[in-house]
Amino acid sequence: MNQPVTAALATAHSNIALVKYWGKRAGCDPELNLPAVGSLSMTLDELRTVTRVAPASADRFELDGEEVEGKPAAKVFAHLDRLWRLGACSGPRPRCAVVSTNHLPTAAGLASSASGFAALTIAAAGCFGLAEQLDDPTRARLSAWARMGSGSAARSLWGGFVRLDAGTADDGSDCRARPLPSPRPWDLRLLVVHTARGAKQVGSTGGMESSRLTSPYYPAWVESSAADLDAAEAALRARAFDQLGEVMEHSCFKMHACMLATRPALMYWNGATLEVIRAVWQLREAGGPVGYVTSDAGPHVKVLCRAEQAPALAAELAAVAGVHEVQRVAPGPDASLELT
Ligand code: 2P0
Repeated sequence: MNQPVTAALATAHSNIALVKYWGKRAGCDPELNLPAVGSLSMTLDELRTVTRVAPASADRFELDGEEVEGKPAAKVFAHLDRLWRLGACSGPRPRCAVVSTNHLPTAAGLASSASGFAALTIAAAGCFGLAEQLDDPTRARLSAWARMGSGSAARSLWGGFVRLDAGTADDGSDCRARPLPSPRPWDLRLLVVHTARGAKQVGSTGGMESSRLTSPYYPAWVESSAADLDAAEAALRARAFDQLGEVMEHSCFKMHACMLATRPALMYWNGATLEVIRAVWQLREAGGPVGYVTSDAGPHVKVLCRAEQAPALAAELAAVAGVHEVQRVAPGPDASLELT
């Protein structure tokens, strides 16, 4: 019954985890890509991926105007196969042209897998007749499917703030993302402080597995993460900025401690990363604009602050040695789908 009906266009915004995901659940189907810990993120306004999936005579993947082949393209086509199967579509999967554009103002160093796999999932579901509009149940279903492409992509179906629970069910049915109450009028910004140019990030997927297998801190990381999630959600609901910032920093540094204790060590920071962290802390202690830091599997620092303090804090951080650029990003909107 599910025939490829039409071309579909999806937009999904990237996200940054305030409470981090690092590690996959052991002993379950790797295809499900189930996280060992839940996570909580802010969707980013400017940073987004727009993807069009349309029936074609052969599979092809174009990213930012360039034809992509090899492993990255194979990953995209494998995800199309997976979606076709998950949608219980009959017959062979139709060949598709996937045309994607990353609107990530600085191409280097910021993960695009979250917005990329979310947009791909939505557009392919539209093309395969598995989604006509993004109502709540459809969004939740597509979030679980996006997770199988990349864990962080599950969070990019919604705007604002999003929580992805790890769940315990073997089939992943309770590993679901959900939107948290909108922060407005409690208006926040995330400053993305670029501390390197063109740096290729070390892949997260392999790093996580390595931490699970070798880091003595990994069990403590997993055990303590649910409390951080609850604390962050409570802080969001109470609009308690400092409480949210405190748990956000704790989650980040706990993840990096777990990474550093991995064999061989996973060290994603550079010197400027530390300088930025220190600058944020010093400003906070000195009564300057208040920010809280987080960082992912790369050297850049993301700083959460109140909207009204964002210009002053961005100016301070732009002056730190080794900083190339500071982007100010607001909470972003829900992902969208258009059948064309
Ligand atoms: C996060 N990261 O919560 C964490 C913090 C990186 C550090 O989600 O293996 O690309 O595809 O599920 O989603 C990056 O991991 O990993 C990530 P896979 P993904 O944002």
